[in-house]
Amino acid sequence: MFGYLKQDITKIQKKLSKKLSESRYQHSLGVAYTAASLAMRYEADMEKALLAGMLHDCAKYMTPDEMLKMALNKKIEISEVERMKPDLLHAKLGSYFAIKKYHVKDKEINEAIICHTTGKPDMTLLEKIIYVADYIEPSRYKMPRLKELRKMAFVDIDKCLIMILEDTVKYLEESGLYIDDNTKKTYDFYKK
Ligand code: DGI
Ligand code: FE
Ligand code: FE
Repeated sequence: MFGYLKQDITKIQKKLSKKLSESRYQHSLGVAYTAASLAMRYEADMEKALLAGMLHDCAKYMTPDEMLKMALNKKIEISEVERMKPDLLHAKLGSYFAIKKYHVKDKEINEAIICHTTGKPDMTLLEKIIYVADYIEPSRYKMPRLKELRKMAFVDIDKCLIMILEDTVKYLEESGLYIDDNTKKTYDFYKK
């Protein structure tokens, strides 16, 4: 049992480790503990940060085809870019599984899982923490200026968020990938 949320974190971890690949599971642990550390730094709810971080990619074991089918089946709203790149749906489906399979029904946690890939305008502190932790957790290594971002996360989370958004949009543009409406809206909101 784990703290005031009364969630059995050991049980959740065990279940998750059976679903995800070893590297995806290690990434999830990394996000969970990075998010918990950021929550300590910014006086956010540490338990919610840990749980949201742990579960944020819990749908990532599915193939894009399966994700699209399931989202249609469960009447989950699908954006134009999500239809073309259904892998993005792992965020919305992750929130669905958090509720249905892991019995985590906290609205703030579910919202943080939903927006962890694209972000959204005017994010809550918990949402920012999950978005940032997903990018900087210890096993990440491919993105540019990670050292700078990791430090900035603990100095000024808003500044760090903007830097990640800039890098993400730049990466998507350079790779010729479609930018989701939510990514665009988030970028425009925080650029000002
Ligand atoms: O699930 P993770 O790999 O841990 O990380 P994530 O949920 O942030 O997903 C990252 C991937 O999502 C990365 O390859 C970039 C992609 N992505 C994020 N926003 C957009 C996007 N891809 C497209 N096509 N459009 C977006 O707006
Ligand atoms: Fe993800
Ligand atoms: Fe992730």
